[in-house]
Amino acid sequence: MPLSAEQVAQYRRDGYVCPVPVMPAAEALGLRKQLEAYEATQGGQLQAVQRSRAFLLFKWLDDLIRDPRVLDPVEQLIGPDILCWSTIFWIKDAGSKSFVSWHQDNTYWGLSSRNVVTAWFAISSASVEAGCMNVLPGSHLGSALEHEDTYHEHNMLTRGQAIKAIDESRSVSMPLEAGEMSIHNYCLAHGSGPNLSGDRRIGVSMHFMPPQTRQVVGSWDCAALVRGEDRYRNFVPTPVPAKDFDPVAVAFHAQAAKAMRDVLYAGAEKKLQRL
Ligand SMILES: O=C(O)CCC(=O)C(=O)O
Repeated sequence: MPLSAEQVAQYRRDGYVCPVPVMPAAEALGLRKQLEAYEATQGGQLQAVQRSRAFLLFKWLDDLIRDPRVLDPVEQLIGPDILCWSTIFWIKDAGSKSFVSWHQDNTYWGLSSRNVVTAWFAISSASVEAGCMNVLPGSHLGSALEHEDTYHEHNMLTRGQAIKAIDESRSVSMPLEAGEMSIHNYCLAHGSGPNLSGDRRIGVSMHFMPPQTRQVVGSWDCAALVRGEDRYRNFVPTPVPAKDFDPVAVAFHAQAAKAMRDVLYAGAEKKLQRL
C-alpha cells in the first residue's frame, strides 16, 4: 500500500513512519517457520555472521528485499533506483536482556548519502513489552551526535556504540504487529529495550539506498539492485540466490559479511566480533 502524503511528510519532518502494513500475519508466520526450521538445524540460534546480509543465504529473505509491498513505500522516499546495502536480523528471545543502545547508523556504516532508509520488518510481534524500536523524532536533520563504544555484554550492536547524551523524554515507540514494518532514515537516533514478553521478538532490518551512494570507509563493498537501474556502479552487484544456501551466493556472503564487519569495526579499539 503506498504511503499517504501525510506519511511522506512525516518521514521528511520526523525521520520515520510506522506502522506500514506489508503482509498478513499468517504470511509472516510462514517466514518465521522457515527461519526457525533453519535455526533448529544448528542448535537454535543463527550464528553471528548469519545475522548480516543473510538475503544471500535465505531465498525467502531475498524475495522480501524485492517485494513490491516493501519497495513501493521505499521508492516514494528515495526514488525509483534502489540498492539494498544489507539486511540484519534482530532477534530477542523471550525474556532476553538483549537491547540496542541509542545510536545513529550513518555514524558507522561508511555510506556517503544521508538518504538511506531502514525498513524494519516484524517477523513476529514487536510490542513495547517485547522491546520494539524507539526513535527520537527529528534527530535525522541535525549533525551527528557523539557516540562512545561500550561493548556492553547485552548490547546487540557490534561495538555497543551509544549516543553519549540523549533526551529520552522526547522518544517515540514504534510497536509493530507481525507482518508490518517501520521505515526510518538511518541518520535518526534509535534504540530498543529488552524483551519482557513471553515470545521471541524477531525482526529483520533492510537497508535501502539510491545508487549514487558511495562506500567511503571500506575499500570493497557490495549491494543488491532491487529496483530500477544502477548507473553509478559504486557497489559490486550481489548474486541472486536461486534457492536457500545457493553455493554461489553462500561463497559471496562470506566476503560480503566480512566487508560489512570491517566497516562496522573500522576505527574501533577493541575487536569483539559480534557480527
Ligand atoms: O531491532 C532493534 O531493536 C534495533 C534495530 C536497529 O538498530 C536498526 O534496524 O537499525
